[in-house]
Amino acid sequence: MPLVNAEIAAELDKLADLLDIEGANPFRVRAYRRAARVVQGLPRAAADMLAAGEDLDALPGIGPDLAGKIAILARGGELPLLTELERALPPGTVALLAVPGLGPKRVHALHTALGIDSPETLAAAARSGALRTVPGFGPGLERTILRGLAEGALQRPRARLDLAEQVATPLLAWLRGAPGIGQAELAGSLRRRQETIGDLDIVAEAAVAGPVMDRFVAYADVARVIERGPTRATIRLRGGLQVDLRVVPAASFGAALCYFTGSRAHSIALRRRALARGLKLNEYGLFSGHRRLAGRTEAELYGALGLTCIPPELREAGGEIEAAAAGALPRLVTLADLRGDLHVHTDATDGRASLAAMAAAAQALGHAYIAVTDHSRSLGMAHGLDPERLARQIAAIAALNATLRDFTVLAGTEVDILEDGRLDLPDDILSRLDLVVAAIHSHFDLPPQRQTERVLRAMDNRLVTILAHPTGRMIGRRPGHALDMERLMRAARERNCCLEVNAQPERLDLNGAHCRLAKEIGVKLAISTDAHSPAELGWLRYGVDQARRGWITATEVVNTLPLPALRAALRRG
Ligand code: DGT
Ligand code: CA
Ligand code: CA
Repeated sequence: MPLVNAEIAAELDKLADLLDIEGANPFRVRAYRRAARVVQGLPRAAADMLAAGEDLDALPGIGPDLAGKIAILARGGELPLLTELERALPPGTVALLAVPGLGPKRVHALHTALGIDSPETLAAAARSGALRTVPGFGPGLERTILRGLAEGALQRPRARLDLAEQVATPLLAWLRGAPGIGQAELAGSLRRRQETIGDLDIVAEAAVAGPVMDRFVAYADVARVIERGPTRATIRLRGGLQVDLRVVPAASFGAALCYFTGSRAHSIALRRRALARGLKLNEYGLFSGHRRLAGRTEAELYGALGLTCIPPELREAGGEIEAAAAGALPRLVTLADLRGDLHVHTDATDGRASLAAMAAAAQALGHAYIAVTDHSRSLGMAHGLDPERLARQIAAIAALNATLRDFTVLAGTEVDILEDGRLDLPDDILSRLDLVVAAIHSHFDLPPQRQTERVLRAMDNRLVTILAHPTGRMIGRRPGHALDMERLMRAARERNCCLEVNAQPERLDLNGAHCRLAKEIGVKLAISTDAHSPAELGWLRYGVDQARRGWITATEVVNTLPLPALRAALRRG
């Protein structure tokens, strides 16, 4: 059974974690992490590339050794190095990395000093005060660890939406091959496009459930069949994700899809509405006594309740039922509404493709424009641009534009916001750009008021057109920095500065809830990928997901505008 890219990436990350805990050379650790990101960003399955005879060591940052390891994983084989590390380090040590305050170095120290090798031994040591005997572990860290354990840091982690989707897509395709199967769809949080996914839910239609159930549990990636009944089953996949399947007859498909899409709160509100009309709603349909009024499709079901069909992204009991009853649901922004991408990197800084290659890839996606926004000089690690190199890039963009038809590259920057809110580049170079994206990349832990004022000060510069990844959070890795979001959004509106919906699946920043706040306050949004490679330009849809969850329409997103109108909208002065 070949692994999908997300699973290969997870194995490489695990290898990096274990090497890191073991105290291996940091460069070696970083190489595995980088390889994981590269595999994750591949446009096609690594297994397919190998089958087509492509050389994986032609990929950026992948040497022959890494390429060999990826090939083994892609074919479903085992890595001797990983097996060996897993034997040397108790599996519990890796789980400890999920505890706030603990990184590989500290896990290593705890393992060496106190033999801590599991969540249980960690909790015991934290409670007894033994942690403080380990060099570098003070009472503050002890408190952080205890709080993290109390808040359930070691529960099964939720999967990122994109990774869950990569696992779900081939499984659904497999299931659709079952004899006698009709429609089959993903439901649950994935269909609602939540940022993270607890488990996958699939609803399938069949007159006879048996063959569909058989095919489901026979999927080659199944690690364990947790439960199997006549019409429902739960499996755990080898990557750890669990999947619930429910098989229903055609007459109930819409009702079951609606029920298992949730959210729970939305379903409860729907059921209450049905009850108020003397009807009964469940996963088999909408009933008046024993007579089924609706259930075949969701549209039919919502219609029978006097509602227009509610997009899954809105089903969070956030006023969508009232809006649907009044015929006042917003026309949510779609991927097709977007005409370009306003945050893109090239190999002039830390991107992996040239200016021309990124432009060509964006044009192939149907975009009318992209903004090249490479990093500024203070980001030494990213080889950020100083005014001189940026001036050369502006010239290169002008030269490229002269060769392009029906497509425009806008010259921009992702200028770093310094600790005091000044920008990392002077106005005379910024004023030569088509747009200026500003972002925080350091000093994440300032107190809320200082952090907010830092961003406000950056936006005071009329040349700043878009504030990128406003909260700075990284899903599963770093909470957003402390910011007064409402104050920030009001300030952005006053200054006619847009906020970004960063579509990188590990950022999704702004998220749905923040988009909703932006809508209320009336601040304009830009949905951008922050792509560092051509394949990553495809991330735009994850940003659209979050905007839709925030009730955003096309008119509230600047990159739905044609270029001339976009230029006018971005003019600040
Ligand atoms: P997750 O898996 O934590 O990311 O979130 P969901 O929303 O996918 O939750 P899940 O998998 O527990 O259940 C999927 C949907 O099925 C949920 O959104 C609503 C429905 N559902 C499941 N169990 C119940 C229940 O006991 N009552 C109600 N009203 N709905 C349920
Ligand atoms: Ca679920
Ligand atoms: Ca479930």
